[in-house]
Amino acid sequence: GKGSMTEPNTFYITTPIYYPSGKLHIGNTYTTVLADAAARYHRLLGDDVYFLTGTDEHGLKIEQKAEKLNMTPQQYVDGMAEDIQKLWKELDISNDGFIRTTDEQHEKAIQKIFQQFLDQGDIYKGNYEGWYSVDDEEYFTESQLEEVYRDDDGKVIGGKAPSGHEVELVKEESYFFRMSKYSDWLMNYYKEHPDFVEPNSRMNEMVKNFIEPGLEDLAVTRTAFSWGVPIPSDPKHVVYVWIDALSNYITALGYGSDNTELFDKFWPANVQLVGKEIVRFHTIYWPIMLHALGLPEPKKIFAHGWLTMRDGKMSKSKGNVVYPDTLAERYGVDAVRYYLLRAMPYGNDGLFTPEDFVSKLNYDLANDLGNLLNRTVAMINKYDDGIIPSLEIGSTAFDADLEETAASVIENYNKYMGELHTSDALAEVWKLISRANKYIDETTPWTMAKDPEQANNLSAVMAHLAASLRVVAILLQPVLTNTPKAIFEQLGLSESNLQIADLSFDALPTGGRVVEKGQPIFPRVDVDAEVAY
Ligand code: ME8
Repeated sequence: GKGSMTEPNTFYITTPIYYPSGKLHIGNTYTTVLADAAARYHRLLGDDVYFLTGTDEHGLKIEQKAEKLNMTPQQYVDGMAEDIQKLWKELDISNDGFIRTTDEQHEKAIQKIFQQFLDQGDIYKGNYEGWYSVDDEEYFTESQLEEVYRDDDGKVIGGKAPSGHEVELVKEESYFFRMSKYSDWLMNYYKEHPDFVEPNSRMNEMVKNFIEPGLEDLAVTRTAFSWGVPIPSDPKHVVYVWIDALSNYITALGYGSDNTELFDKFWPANVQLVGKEIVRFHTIYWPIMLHALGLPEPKKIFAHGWLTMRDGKMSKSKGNVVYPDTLAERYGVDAVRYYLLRAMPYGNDGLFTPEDFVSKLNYDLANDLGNLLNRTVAMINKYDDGIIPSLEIGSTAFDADLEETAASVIENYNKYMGELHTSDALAEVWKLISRANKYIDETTPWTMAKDPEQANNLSAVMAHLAASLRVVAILLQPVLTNTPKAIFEQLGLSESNLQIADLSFDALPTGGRVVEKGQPIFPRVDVDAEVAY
């Protein structure tokens, strides 16, 4: 962010705006939960955060979907946008803004942006001929198609996009954005900003596949449908998906309107999250558009892999999906958030299986974490009348190693969360949880309890366990929205001191009273029964 000594850093993070062409699944949810965890983490650091998500509501796919349902496109997207916002509430998504590309402010700004490009000579009128996939909302040249169909004379009459979706031949008048003009500028920008795209390998792919072969001008309007933002000077054309969609990240902050306060404060974005299939749009067209507008580029485009099913990428159009609300209703919001942020490895795809979901729930949450809390609360009741003792009251030979583990976990966690590598950050937290469980086995409190001379040392063991759980609860806050509170409540700790920045193991407040009977925070589930469900 652009902080000074007195003002907090700003942190602006975005997700793609999702097509409301079907119910959102746990793939879309992954991106949103990841952004949410980053936003919550930065708020805990004291940053001034703006977290944006939203919906991409124009285009042929939506127009067709609404028609099928006998609705106007507007009626259709209104219903979907409402459902999606409800879903994010259910999953405790803490977004500050929700942009819809049908918002009046957005549409007006798009018309202004388009006109500016036209006036500057960045956009020209021409004719488009090529293959179009409605499902991908994307154009392809014949050589880009995965498969082509031919008639008896060998003429190509159709085919499949790399995604597997059908394409159709499109011949129409179209406006084009002169991307070619900015090719050298973009190469140079990449060179000077080697961290612009993460993972870095994606940037090399862009250079090799799209920039070096020669950047093609991009068709940016359509006349074959009307559900979109019309061009003021030529209204039979509507702005085709990418200028409309990408601009959301700035129009949502008021760019192109009378009130640019948020834009002035938060642009350029710190991190823009995208799935790997839309890296091209965000690392080639988006920086070029911004440059043409005279605006700074986002600091980082962060591309993540796909959540896959056994038959490939989970996607709305394929229908091989798992719904987040189904999982959340059955297993709780924290189980879903934990699974997504733990199971997706950085830089790769992650396979969803019901077995894996249930076993992460059982092993990590119910066993490792749940049992540590249960045992700790029960023992503090038994050995210290329910009052959290001081860490200094005694000692054992195992304290130092536990304390060192906590210190290194805190440090590594902060590094990983700062990089959005949540799976690694969570693995760190679980190192402390495992270490604390092992500490119980090493110190054997039940044996110490038989020796009155060990009374103070036993109390110190109780304090060390409470201190470990306190650190765990604080670190889990960006990811889990209910569990940290439950841990604090069971330990009788006040929630007022949950900042991450100045966290230390020995800041445990003493004298608090734990609850008399701790409830399990994550009930174990029966794997066979659940997988069948
Ligand atoms: O592409 N695994 O919208 P969309 C992980 N409107 N993430 C996934 C996923 C999966 N299986 N499936 C979807 C669009 N996603 C455009 C974006 S932005 C200016 C316009 C996530 O509804 C991932 O973030 O198809 C992906 O990029 C996004 O949802 C695509 O959502």
